[in-house]
Amino acid sequence: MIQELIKFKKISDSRGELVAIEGGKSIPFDIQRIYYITQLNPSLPRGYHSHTDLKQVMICLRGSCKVILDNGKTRNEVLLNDCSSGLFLGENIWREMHSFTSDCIILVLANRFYDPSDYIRNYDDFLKHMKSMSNG
Ligand code: T46
Repeated sequence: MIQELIKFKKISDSRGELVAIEGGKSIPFDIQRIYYITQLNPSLPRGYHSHTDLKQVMICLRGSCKVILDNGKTRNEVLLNDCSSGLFLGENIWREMHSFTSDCIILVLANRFYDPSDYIRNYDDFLKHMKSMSNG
């Protein structure tokens, strides 16, 4: 299995539920960037890339979606439907996000600023990259 779900503590009382996330504590890196994805189109998947130097945690705040994780050898699919769990996405994992419910909101915490040069957006290039890493 190449996925790692991080469980956050839910603080519940009669007013509702609160989840606190602290960089370097509840997630394994300091947070440098936060982005969120809304207004998702259930029939249009996203992702289809990997990163060479980026760690992220993806949290589905509302609704649900599925995420395929691929390390070049194994593919796993994870259902994200719980806002008190975060999916850890380390380096060199190809990801595909799909089957969004129309109310889906995804929050992502990242350890680096946005850098388009860190993306591998072609699957054959990703496999070549993984092969060169295992040879070197
Ligand atoms: C990832 C998955 C989970 C920015 O300008 N700044 C940013 O911080 C990000 C993340 C994106 N962008 C721009 C780049 C594109 O023009 O926003 C546009 C959409 O990005 P992208 O097509 O990469 O979106 P997704 O949903 O396919 O992927 C995103 C992240 O880019 C990626 O790092 O792991 O969410």
